[in-house]
Amino acid sequence: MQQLATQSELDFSSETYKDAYSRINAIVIEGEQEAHENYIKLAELLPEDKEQLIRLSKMESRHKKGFEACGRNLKVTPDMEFAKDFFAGLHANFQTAAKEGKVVTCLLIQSLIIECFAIAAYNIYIPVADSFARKITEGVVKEEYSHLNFGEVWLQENFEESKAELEEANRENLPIVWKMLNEVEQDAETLAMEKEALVEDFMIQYGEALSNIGFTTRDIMRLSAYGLRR
Ligand code: PL3
Ligand code: FE2
Ligand code: FE2
Repeated sequence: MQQLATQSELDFSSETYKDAYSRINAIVIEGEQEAHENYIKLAELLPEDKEQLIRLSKMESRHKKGFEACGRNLKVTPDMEFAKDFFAGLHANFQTAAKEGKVVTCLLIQSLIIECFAIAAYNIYIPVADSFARKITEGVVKEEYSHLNFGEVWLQENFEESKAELEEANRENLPIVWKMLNEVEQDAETLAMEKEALVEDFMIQYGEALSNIGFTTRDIMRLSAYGLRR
């Protein structure tokens, strides 16, 4: 009932909604494109898991197509330039890490940070989405859990030798996520997505992932809030 109340206040065809959607939709499209490219890169770095990673990269292109359809359905043109800027920080850090062969950093950026960010955003979006986008996003989010799982399993299996690099990569990349959330806060609000809920959901996903990998509760508290309060 409460969901219906929130939804009924949203006018998906209003200029206000469409303006905000042009940026959020672009962010998601760009995010899926980055994810697609990142899994191809990871497939090069981890030849043993090549087949599985190529499969993930193909799922990401399907996600991208799905979200492009969501924009078209609302007659919105995604602001891709804005979205490229939005992802510039994580993009640059992934590229640098890949060039240096730092596979642990690449996995942290893509399979932990970006996937947790996506899962949080999609979960918060689903109850307030238009019915077309809701169906698409429900299908997508299920697959994102399997992408997160790939990173968790690999990092758990290689935990001891990855620990130090994970700490460093977390320190360098988590503050970028908080900055990204601040940048999207206003537009997300227009779509009836609360920043507090996004932060909370992200922290839960990311904390659970760190726990599955093998970090202690104490480590998780320290790692998952890094750079949140300055
Ligand atoms: C990985 O498979 C996908 C990466 C996408 C990242 C999305 C981040 C989204 C943050 C913006 C919050 C609004 C979400 C709205 C959902 C349509
Ligand atoms: Fe995806
Ligand atoms: Fe994904």
